[in-house]
Amino acid sequence: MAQLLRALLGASEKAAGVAQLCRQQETLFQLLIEEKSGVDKNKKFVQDFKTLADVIIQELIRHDIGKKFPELQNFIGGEESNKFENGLGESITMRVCPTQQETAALLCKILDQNQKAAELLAAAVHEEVVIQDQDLDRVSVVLPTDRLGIWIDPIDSTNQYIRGASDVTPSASGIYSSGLRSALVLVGVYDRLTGNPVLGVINEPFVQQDPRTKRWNSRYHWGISYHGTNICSLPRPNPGSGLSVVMSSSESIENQQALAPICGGHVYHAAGAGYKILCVILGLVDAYIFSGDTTFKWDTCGPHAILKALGGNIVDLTRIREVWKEGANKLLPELTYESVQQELGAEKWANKGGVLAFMHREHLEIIIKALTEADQCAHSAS
Ligand code: 2IP
Ligand code: CA
Ligand code: CA
Repeated sequence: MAQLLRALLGASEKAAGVAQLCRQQETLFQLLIEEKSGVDKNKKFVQDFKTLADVIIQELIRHDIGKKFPELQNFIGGEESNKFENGLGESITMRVCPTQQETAALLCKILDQNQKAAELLAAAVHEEVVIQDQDLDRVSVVLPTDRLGIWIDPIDSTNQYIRGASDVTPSASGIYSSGLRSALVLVGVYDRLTGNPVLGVINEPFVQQDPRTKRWNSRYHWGISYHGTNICSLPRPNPGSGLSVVMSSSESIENQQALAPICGGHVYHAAGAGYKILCVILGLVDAYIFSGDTTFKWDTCGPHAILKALGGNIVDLTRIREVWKEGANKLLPELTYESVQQELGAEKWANKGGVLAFMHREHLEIIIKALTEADQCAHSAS
């Protein structure tokens, strides 16, 4: 049982390995920071190595899952496009080939003959990862893989990944406002018929660094919420005595001001949409609110499934405010996920109404009430 879960965890560990490798291996690291330093911008090189790292991770997950579950192959979508143009103007499609040598040869072309980098990456992509996790033996739910779809965000919080800060001090509650900790691999599985998220995997490639070797360790979390079965690798966090919320530093001033009084100082800022939802999942904070339209289906699908497995949820922020204002009922306008039509571009997959992720329903009620009251105040003042 749980073959899909095992396969996704294995792929996420491999993905984390590639993300770590690109930061730890000197040859690859130099490529990663090339763009950042702005040195020789016109140098005929692969257009943007950080995008290539993202694409390699996405394609390795797509390849490994598609091979084990051919019925899913056409329904695996991700943030990145796998088409590249190298320094010679050749258009190349990145894919994982049947053998390591072939993948290395393809990467070598993309990387303008940087053979060392190509070989290192190909070895990581073709590594055999076996998940030893006794908790998985108790998972007996059968998922209908013929009607599922997958969203992948190969690296969420790319900016922090590139900057690579490893010395950020967390808040007293354990939240890292920036740094490598917020760079995550996100994989979400949804039901193509209902649009509901059913399985989520979050991998943290930079959860802990060995002080001696400086090598990073990863850790994963997973959750399944399907047909009344809810199982998760983590326990459901208990509500704390007060309310705490995490948000983007770009969150609107209005929302920040509306929530500050009910949070009594427990308003946190952090990078990475996936990381902020992870903070709710881990119980570091009670809710994540974002009123902008720059999170996407691949940011939320996996974390959403885990939250649901724990009894939480993610709703469309605009819709919940509208629906609850009308007052007829208090249904939850949950985020939903659709089948992949790659050609439509990223905008199509934006969570346009904003998001509100929460663990406990009572917190949702308090937050919506505070936002509504702040709105009314603003209206009567104008
Ligand atoms: C980004 C990333 C950003 C987030 C944005 C996402 O994804 O998670 O950090 O903004 O919404 O789309 P913020 O940090 O302000 O919440 P990516 O890094 O994959 O582009
Ligand atoms: Ca993202
Ligand atoms: Ca990304």
